[in-house]
Amino acid sequence: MNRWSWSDFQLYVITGENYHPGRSMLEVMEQAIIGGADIVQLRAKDTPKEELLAQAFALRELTDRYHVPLIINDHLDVAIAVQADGVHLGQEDLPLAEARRILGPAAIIGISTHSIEQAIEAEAGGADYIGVGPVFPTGTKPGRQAVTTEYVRSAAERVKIPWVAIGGITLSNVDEVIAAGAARICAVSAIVGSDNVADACRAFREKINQQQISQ
Ligand code: TZP
Ligand code: MG
Repeated sequence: MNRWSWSDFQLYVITGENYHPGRSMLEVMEQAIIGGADIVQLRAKDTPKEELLAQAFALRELTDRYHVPLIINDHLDVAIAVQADGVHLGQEDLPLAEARRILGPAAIIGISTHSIEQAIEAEAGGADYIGVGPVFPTGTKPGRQAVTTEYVRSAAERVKIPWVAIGGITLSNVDEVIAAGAARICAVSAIVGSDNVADACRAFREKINQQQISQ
């Protein structure tokens, strides 16, 4: 694993347990990596802990094989157990400082942010990267108001650490997100819910490959 270069990622793919009936999480994520996902996150809000842990071990094995960083959503204990590269935490999860104390300086800690104030706070608190979103309304995070490309623009101007645009991003609207300044894109449904996951990733990559990463 090239841990020193993890932040060069451009296509971040998160698991979405309800978007691929009949296909396993592992086969879907392998296709995502083959298509160009360069960081992945295990996010499975509806999965019992025991099953989540088994999935995390399996995904760790897969991501190790492809030299792709693995981030675990919410569960620090699972991240530690499977030796994931880091965790992703929301505004209502364990505070960043506590997570850092538990995981240590080498862990990647990502924070969801919904405003530039939250972004600045996460940056000052030592987050390794932040999520900026949801840019558009999304069924993957129901009830969360869209931040629009306005926040993407502010992030492009003000955030110094790596940041990734997320939420409702599809091949039809990703150009708008890129035009607002995003160099890294994260998606769930538009990728894991597509018939050809690898091709979906290739199509996203084609659009974002030309973007310069300045953070
Ligand atoms: N955090 C902000 S929006 C979101 C998360 C996890 C959901 C992204 O899923 P989708 O399907 O790409 O809109
Ligand atoms: Mg969370």
